[in-house]
Amino acid sequence: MKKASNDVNVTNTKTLTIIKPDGMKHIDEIINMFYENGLKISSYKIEQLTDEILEEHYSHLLDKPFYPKLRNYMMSAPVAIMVLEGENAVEKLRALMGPTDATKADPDTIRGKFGTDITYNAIHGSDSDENAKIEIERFFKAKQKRI
Ligand code: DAT
Ligand code: MG
Repeated sequence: MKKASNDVNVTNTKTLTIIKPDGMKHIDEIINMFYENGLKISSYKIEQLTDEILEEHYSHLLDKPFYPKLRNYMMSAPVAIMVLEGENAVEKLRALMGPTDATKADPDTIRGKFGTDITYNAIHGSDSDENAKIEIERFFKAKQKRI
C-alpha cells in the first residue's frame, strides 16, 4: 500500500553518505568497511558538487566562519554519493564514521583512519532518519541542473 508522504516509516533503514575529496583515495577500504558492518550500497554516483547544492546541504552552517573553507574542500574534487541500506543504517554509519573532529576519532573508525582534522574528515553521513530522507531526495531524486 502506498504510504502518505508524512508517514513515519519505522522500518526505514536507509542513510546517505558522501565520500569527501580526501576520502576518495581510500574509497575501496571505506566500501569494505560498509559491507563488513552490514551496510549495502543501493545507489551510487560520482559527482562534482556545486555551490548551489552545498548551500542547501550545509544550510545550517552558512553563517559559520569555517563555511568558506568547508565549501572549498567539498568542491576541491569529485565526491562519491551513496545511499546505504542496513539495519539502523543511520546510527550504524555514524558509529562507523566516528565524531566530526577526526583527531578525536577512534582509530577503527573511518574518520580515525582516513580523516585529518575537523575540516578534512573524509566522510559525511546523515544524522537522523528524517535528514536521511531529505538528503536522499536532495541527491538522488530532486531534478538537478547538470554542469
Ligand atoms: P558531521 O559531518 O559530523 O555531521 P556537522 O553536520 O556538524 O558534522 O558539520 C558538517 C561539516 O562541517 C563537518 O563534517 C565538518 C565541518 N565542520 C563542522 N564543525 C566545524 C568546525 N567547528 N570547524 C571546522 N569545520 C567544521
Ligand atoms: Mg552533519
